[in-house]
Amino acid sequence: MKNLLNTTFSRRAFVFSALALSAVLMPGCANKDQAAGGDAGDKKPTIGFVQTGDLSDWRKAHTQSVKEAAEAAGYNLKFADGQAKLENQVKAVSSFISQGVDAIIIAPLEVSGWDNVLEKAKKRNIPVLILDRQVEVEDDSLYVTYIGADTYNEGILAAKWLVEKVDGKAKVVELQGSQGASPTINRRDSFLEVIKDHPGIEIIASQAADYELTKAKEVMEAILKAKGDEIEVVYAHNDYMALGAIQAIEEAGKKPGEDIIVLSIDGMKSAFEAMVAGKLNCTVECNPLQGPKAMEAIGKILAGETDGIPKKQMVLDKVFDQSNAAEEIGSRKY
Ligand code: GYE
Repeated sequence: MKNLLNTTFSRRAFVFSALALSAVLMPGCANKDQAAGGDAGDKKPTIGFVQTGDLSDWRKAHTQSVKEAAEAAGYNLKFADGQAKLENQVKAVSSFISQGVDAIIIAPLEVSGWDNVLEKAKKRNIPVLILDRQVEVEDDSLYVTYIGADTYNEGILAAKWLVEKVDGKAKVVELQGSQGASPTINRRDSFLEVIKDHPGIEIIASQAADYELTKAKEVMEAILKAKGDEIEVVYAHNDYMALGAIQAIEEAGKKPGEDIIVLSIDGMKSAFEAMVAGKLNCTVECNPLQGPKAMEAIGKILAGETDGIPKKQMVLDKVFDQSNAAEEIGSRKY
């Protein structure tokens, strides 16, 4: 699944744009009736939001951003936490469909497994916005738009930073996020795409640690036992895993940031603290504050003004390292 972002974008985009438009224009009327019937007196549109879980500060900031933006826009937000299980997410979407909400926002744990439930939403004329992570569906008209970070580009930025830092030569351990998630696929593929032109950069171990701190610590402990002296770099698909790896490196008697270069993605405040302490070398930002953009799109969708909504909307991210961490740390919001 190479460069998911680009293939998703180009695939049948033209053919389905007309279908997507009709799928969105119809629900406006249908859902107004449902909302009025379901909750007499409350004219606020109801939006169902299905989140992946609440495991990190990044995810908490993402949830809060959506909740605050929904409130500011005057929507009634129903929240479902998938607790890191795809089946919980699918059930939550089904339940929102049965309740006849006006629109559904999904932050999908994995790219696959969505076709059936999105078909159901389409049949009930409930528009769906995909947020943060992407889906791979047979029919792109099953959702109106995708809004999130450019996670393919983040892997490119991380790899380019590394190539320069190590002069094209390093033995790297990769800590992958949860399997089947679009940022994992994109951050891995894009990193490999850059380093393939630098044969001196070698991935000597690559394992999933599911975007979790404690899991990453355990995985890193095992890799340190097996290949301790060889490891020159850790590339973690998110900051939380980098923080877990840092603990494991320290417990193994080595200095993270010096003996082993550590780079990651997200740009959380705790990553900035680790950079200022010299333990993390670089983080590529992945902005979780996506609520306002999502509600802007929901507003247009509910008003039937879908013409101007692109199929995907992405926020561009910056690279931070020890050279600029201290000046940025005060203004980090997550
Ligand atoms: O990097 C990570 C979270 O989906 C882009 O998910 C997001 C990723 C983010 O668990 O920290």
